[in-house]
Amino acid sequence: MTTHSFASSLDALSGWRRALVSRLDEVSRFLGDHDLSDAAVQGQLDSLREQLGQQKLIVAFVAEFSRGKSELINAIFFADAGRRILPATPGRTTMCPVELAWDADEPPSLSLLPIDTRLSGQSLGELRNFAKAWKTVKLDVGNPEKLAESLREVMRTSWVSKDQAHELGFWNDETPDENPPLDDMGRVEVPAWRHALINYPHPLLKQGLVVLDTPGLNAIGAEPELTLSLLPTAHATVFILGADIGVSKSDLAIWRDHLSGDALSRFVVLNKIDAMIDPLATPEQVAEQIERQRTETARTLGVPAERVYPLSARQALAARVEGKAEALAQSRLPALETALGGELMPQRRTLLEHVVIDAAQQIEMHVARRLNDNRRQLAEQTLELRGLRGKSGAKLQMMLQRVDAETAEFEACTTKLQAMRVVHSRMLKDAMVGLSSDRLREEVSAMQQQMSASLLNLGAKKAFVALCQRLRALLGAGQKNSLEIRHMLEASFNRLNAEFGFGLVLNPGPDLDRFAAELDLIEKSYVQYLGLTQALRLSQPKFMEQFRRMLMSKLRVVFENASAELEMWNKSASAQVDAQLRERRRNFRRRRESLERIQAAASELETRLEELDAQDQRLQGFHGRCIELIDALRQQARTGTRGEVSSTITIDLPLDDSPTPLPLRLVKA
Ligand SMILES: Nc1nc2c(ncn2[C@@H]2O[C@H](COP(=O)(O)OP(=O)(O)OP(=O)(O)O)[C@@H](O)[C@H]2O)c(=O)[nH]1
Ligand SMILES: [Mg+2]
Repeated sequence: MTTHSFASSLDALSGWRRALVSRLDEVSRFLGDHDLSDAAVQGQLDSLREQLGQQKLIVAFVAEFSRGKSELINAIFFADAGRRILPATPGRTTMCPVELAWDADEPPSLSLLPIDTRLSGQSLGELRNFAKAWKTVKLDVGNPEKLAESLREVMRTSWVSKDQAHELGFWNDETPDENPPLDDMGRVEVPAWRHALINYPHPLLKQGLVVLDTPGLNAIGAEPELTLSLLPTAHATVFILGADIGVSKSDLAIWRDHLSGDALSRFVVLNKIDAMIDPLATPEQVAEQIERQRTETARTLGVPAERVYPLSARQALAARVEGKAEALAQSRLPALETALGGELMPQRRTLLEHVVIDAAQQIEMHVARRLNDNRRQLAEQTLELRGLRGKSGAKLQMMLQRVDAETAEFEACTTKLQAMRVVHSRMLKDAMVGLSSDRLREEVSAMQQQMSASLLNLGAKKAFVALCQRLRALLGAGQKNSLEIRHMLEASFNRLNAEFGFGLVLNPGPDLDRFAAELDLIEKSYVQYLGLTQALRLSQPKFMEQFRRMLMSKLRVVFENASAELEMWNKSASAQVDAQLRERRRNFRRRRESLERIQAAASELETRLEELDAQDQRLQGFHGRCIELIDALRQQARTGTRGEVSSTITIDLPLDDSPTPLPLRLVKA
């Protein structure tokens, strides 16, 4: 009943992913059953399955305090509970970042990370998997009252001395205007928790949606990890303003500091339009006023007016709880939901589709190569045996000697292969050193030294930009090295093919440019952060340490992926050589065996020729079936996104309670 467009399009996306995974499993099983796989192909299949399976979709709600973030989340996601689930009250409510997600391996629970973990300098990422650091409360999901009661814990604060507040990062003598007020005893109110995780079995969260509710970002002492790590990874950010207030100075500061980049999907909400209802004005006049506010907001933020969604989260929540469709329409929330669903899902989908189609092509190439090579060898054997028809025993003996001689001649390739392997592994090792986490750590430490050496960290930005420059150079060197490896292998493969009859073909080389692009993105989001005020905060060793760790964990992902890609490509080249070597040896053995059998009984010749023919037929059959399976995978990946000519597409939803297919807009990347 509470089905709405965001939910349905997320459903459609998961259905599509599930279908893809089962197609993928078919391909994988077939390759395994028919000895057509190798380590590299297997690795590729596994990573594809992982990408399809674990895909999270992160939507962050960001705003100055009291704009209605939590209320909006309640209206979009939790109306089914029949009441307000996340606390949303006047004044400061959400004191720490709250992440809503579902992990089926854990019971429904609220996990809270105490604020004093900040003192250890450990990043949230590091503490995430360290259960002992968290206080966990089980949630009674069947009982909305108790659930809401438990979740009120995220509002908890405590009073500490000014010194303690300073230690925790909530007090800074350099920026007195931003410090929180003191009470009569000179104490400061600080949040009790640093981060909260709500594990909740909501249907949308079960499908991989992660919702991030944030406390007002401008508050001094805002968790740096939020702005540096969590927000930049969100697939969409919903920025909320109060329709009654418009864009205040602090709203604008948040927008400028954290959201004005164009990297991700941004949605601007003009909340609380119900507050604009004026008994002395006609509904048309109110609507006009809202429209004016919308245009004004769009202009101030520099976004198109269509990106600004005027709505009332409070009305929407009430309408959903009471099941009033008309009131829900009046709240204007559905427009935002349609936009969220219509834009995000196709984006995620297009991305995954490309990944799947690329992989399908590579697997297809691998299978074709492998089968063709086997068939070529069968054809050679057939030719050889046909030549034996009506030939004498002496001729057979000669053939046997020839096979032995050819085998010996072929085995000479092992020295060459050995030499190639030595050169290859040395070159690869050299290439990997530049992309290693040790190297990365050294570079980051160098940056840190430069930062601490600069007065009050005012050179922080410069040191960071220089670091990114050096890292880009490392990726560039990796790309160059990999090209050199490719040239070396190409030359060796050509020689081996010509001299020893191998059928070695290189795959297109790894592309490290895309990691450089990721690096650019990290640079962009962090540079924003290294402005003057943050630089001042970085002069506190704790924060510097936190910043370093956080940066390190981001960069490590990029470098690890880059080196994994490089390694994978090289592994696949080596695997190909190994597979062909094995196959050739097996082939020599078979040739010898069949000659021996024919020597023992003349009738064997025809039987053996028939066998070879049957074998060839079988291989052809495998190939046909494989192409079918890979095609099915590709088709599945393309379902719904075919016909790129039009920008509107429809998807049949697996939802039984949505009678008509929902139109989803395909967003051009
Ligand atoms: N009139 C009206 N009030 C709203 C609406 N949405 C939220 N509010 C009220 O505004 C107050 C703040 O809402 P919250 O959802 O707590 O705001 P928040 O952005 O999460 O605030 P913090 O958690 O403090 O950062 C609450 O009293 C809400 O009931 C709305 O659409 N209309
Ligand atoms: Mg809140």
